[in-house]
Amino acid sequence: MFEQTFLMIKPDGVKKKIIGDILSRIEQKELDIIAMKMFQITRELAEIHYEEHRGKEFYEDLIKFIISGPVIGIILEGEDAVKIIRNLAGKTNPKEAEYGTIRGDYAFDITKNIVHTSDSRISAQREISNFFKKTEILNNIK
Ligand code: FUP
Repeated sequence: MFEQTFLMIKPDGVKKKIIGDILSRIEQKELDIIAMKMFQITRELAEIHYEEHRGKEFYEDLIKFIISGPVIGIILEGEDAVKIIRNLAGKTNPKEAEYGTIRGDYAFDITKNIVHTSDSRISAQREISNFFKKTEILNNIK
């Protein structure tokens, strides 16, 4: 299914200087980057993004981490984009993430796990509108 998804390089991915490697892994897939920007997430936006985890024991650490430095937000478009990008990221827990996935290769900590990726088309649309304005998204690039 032709769709959009959202990938975010979290503060640890930016600090480790692996933005280039992550982008090149993305570019090896048949997906188009239709928007990309670096920004600092506010506490308010972090709480909106992680609303489903509010109240969990890791919530506060997760919020503090995601606002601890700049992130890169990327919108991708193509056939089965959500699944392809989830597979590229690997399992949430880096101990379970396979080698060859971004988390499997770079992450050691379940909270600081390098990237966020949308888990469905619906989440992708919600996250894209949380993080991007319509004017920032390129349309009809084909
Ligand atoms: P994912 O979709 O793979 O990012 O995973 P989740 O939506 O389940 O989790 C969102 C974020 O919460 C993860 F990136 C890391 C954090 N988390 C923890 O810190 N501890 C946990 O036990 C589970 C998730």
